[in-house]
Amino acid sequence: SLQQHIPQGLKSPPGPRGYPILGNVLELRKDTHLALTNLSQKYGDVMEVRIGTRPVLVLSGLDTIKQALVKQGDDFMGRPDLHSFQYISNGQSLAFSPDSGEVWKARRKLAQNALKTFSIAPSPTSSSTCLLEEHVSKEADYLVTKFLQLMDEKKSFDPYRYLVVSVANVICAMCFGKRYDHNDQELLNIVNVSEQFGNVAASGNPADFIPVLQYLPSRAMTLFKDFNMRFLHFLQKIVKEHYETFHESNIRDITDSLIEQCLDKKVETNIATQIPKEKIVNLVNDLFGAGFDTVTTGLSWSLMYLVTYPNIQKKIQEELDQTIGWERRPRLSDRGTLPYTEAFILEMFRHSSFLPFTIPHSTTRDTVLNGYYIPKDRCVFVNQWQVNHDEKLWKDPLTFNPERFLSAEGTEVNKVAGEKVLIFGLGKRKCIGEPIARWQVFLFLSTLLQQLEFSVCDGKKVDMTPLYGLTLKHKRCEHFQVKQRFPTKSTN
Ligand code: HEM
Ligand code: HJJ
Repeated sequence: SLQQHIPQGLKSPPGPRGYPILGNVLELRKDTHLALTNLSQKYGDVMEVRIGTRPVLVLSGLDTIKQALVKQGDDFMGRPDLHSFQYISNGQSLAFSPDSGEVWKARRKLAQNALKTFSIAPSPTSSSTCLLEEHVSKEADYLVTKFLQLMDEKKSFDPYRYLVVSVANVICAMCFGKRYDHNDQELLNIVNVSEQFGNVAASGNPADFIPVLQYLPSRAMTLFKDFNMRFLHFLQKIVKEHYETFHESNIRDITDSLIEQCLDKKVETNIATQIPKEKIVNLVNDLFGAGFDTVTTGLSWSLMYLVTYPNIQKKIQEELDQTIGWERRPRLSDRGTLPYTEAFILEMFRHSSFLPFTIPHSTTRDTVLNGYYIPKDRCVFVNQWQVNHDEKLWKDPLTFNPERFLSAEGTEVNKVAGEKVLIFGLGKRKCIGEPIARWQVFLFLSTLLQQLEFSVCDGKKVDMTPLYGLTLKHKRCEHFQVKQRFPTKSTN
């Protein structure tokens, strides 16, 4: 057989027998996260499947994933060189390109610093806590007005279409100092079709593992290439405008700050001088792409749960009424004082697991995990959905119950439980937008729920069936309604 030499005393990870040539691709084609969760119950936390003839290591179980991504972080921090990833940002994406060396490390650091400066760092010029708070407050207020106006005009609406523009506006404000109208066709043509990206970039896309499929015509692939071209074109125009109006005495936003890093500094140690210019500025592609799609998906799932469980919505609103009241809007500094709201957000992350896998990893050298031998350059899927639904970690994992994250008295978030939720990845490749994402979801939701009660039209139900992709989406629902909430006298 093609079996490589395995060091003595070690074995290859177990896994299902597949068909010749196809491997396990047929069983993994749909709802890959569920299929791999089922297989992991039989084969364990470290298992090997084959997609076509290519072996893929699949990791499950929180402890095993921590062992790989944190304790053996250097071994598992690579990215596989997948066919579809070369079309993302001209193959220069921070998140999807195969690079995991010094250039990736320096770019990640640059992106992290720029992101922090223009989001959660204390704002030197404004009355709000930070720029992120300013941007989200403004967009959330706008959404409240918009939703009420839509109720007046149409009696019901699809919230996703508006959420996505508001969330895109927050990341646009930080990256480009720019805000778009909710009817801007150019922006809508990109943010409204992110499934064209997510359907192909999802873990387990057969064309990434079975080369012959790359030569067959594919509608999904055509849409994906086209999406990436439009995406790049849209952002390159904005970056060009920034170069033309750039002044080093006034760094307006993340793009300016990245341009500044591109300018050759005399200092020898400037790491940025070792990175090609284009590779610095196109960091905004990843920030913008990740920034609009993930947070929108999280907020949209939140609204789906809120209308499905009206009692949970009421509890959040009672907490908001008691803690914040009506005299003012929620602020980021309120986050520690709203445990039920926080527990709802954690349960939404856990139950939906809308990022079922991390981006695929690959091993950077031969290694050993839980006693199994794993060769260099092995593609690795990390099953976050499995961790969030593991019966060993969660009681009744399929039940939606925010209270699982509260202390016995219900007055505090149970931090230990919260840390078991896996949705931002772990270790060297962990999401760099995590704080921004968590703060954003909190402030959007608390602002919307302070003022609005969400429901669906009489006789209608939302369809909660997840649709597989890079992010799990749901069917759009046009039957959302809102009612304005009014201050009520306290009854105590
Ligand atoms: C990577 C989750 C929001 C920027 C990731 C990864 C996950 C993730 C699972 C891959 C980790 C891995 O491969 O091991 C999320 C979730 C979000 C969110 C659930 C929202 C709820 C954001 C935001 C930004 C962002 C708002 C930026 C503004 C990035 C970047 C990477 C990344 C740049 C690539 C890191 C690398 O490959 O080194 N995120 N993310 N994310 N995320 Fe996020
Ligand atoms: C995108 C959605 C995109 C890029 C990158 C360049 C950085 C979703 C997960 C983690 C977040 C990691 C990053 C994603 C950025 C998207 C995403 C989209 C265009 C992009 C696992 O991903 O609709 O368009 O261009």
